[in-house]
Amino acid sequence: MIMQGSYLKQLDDALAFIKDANQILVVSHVQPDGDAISSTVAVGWLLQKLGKSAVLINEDELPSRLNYLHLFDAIIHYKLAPPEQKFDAVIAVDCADFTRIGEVAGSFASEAKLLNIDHHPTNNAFGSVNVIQAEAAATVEILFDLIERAGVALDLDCATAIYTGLLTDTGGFRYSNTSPRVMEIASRLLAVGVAGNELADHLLEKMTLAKLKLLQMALNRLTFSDNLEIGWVYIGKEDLRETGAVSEDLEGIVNYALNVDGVQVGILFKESDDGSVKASLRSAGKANVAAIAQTFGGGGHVRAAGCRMEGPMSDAISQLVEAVRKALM
Ligand SMILES: [Mn+2]
Repeated sequence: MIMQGSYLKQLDDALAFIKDANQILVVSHVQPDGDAISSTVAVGWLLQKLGKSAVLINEDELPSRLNYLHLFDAIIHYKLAPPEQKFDAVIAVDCADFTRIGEVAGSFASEAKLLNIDHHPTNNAFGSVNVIQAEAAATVEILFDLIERAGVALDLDCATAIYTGLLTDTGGFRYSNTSPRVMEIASRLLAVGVAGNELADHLLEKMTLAKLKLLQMALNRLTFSDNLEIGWVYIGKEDLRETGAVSEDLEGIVNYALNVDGVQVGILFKESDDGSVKASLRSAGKANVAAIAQTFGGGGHVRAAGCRMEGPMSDAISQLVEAVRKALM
């Protein structure tokens, strides 16, 4: 791939940022997904290789299915153990805007310098240094380039993390973001020794009985608009407790609404403990769900986006379904 000069300049600026810092806080977004955690540990790995001290952190509990990742156990769960220290240098990965960092922002010194590395097209360049590459399928794809630019050779630990981020953000190398470049990088990672088949089985196929029960509950509630273009499911705040499922088990449920023939937009509504509702939108291509989510203060990608709404659930559903219906007209 021919890299744009401006992208290479961003990568060099990122490396200069790292060079200038000694101790760096590395954070990703709240309710982290595979790309968020893989990016966190890949940056941690790179910082170690460059002789920097890194503190890895996330606001939320980490998805336990990612516990095979190198440095997974090193990531601090902010809500349980907020660090006393404030950090002057921060690297944020996979965060489309500053609010995605969540409460961890409380650990930033007031004059903290921030390096923002992300692939969301809605990223608003909130860093003092920004590496934003909307063509990248995942933030780990940018980190692959950054590591290569730094001249550091990949090992199996880091290759496994990058592969994990690519696999999860491309839905198993199936979504439209699965570019020739993604497959090229995946090929390089497999050559390093990554167990692609095992990761696919572990991350995409296996599920707990609790997750299956949650899915069963969601499918019972699957609802469609009259013209069958919009499908949605909702999960109430008691449902996770009732089924024994955890929030990472919600991943993928929205696809059941989207995958029905003729459906243009699938939505998963999830009620939080405070009564607010988190909506995850997926588009088959006709609607730009990032634009719809943005009108509710959210954001994301054209085909995958999210927003947080006020409760009660029934109001959130009627408002968002109406907005999607208008966008599809
Ligand atoms: Mn991502």
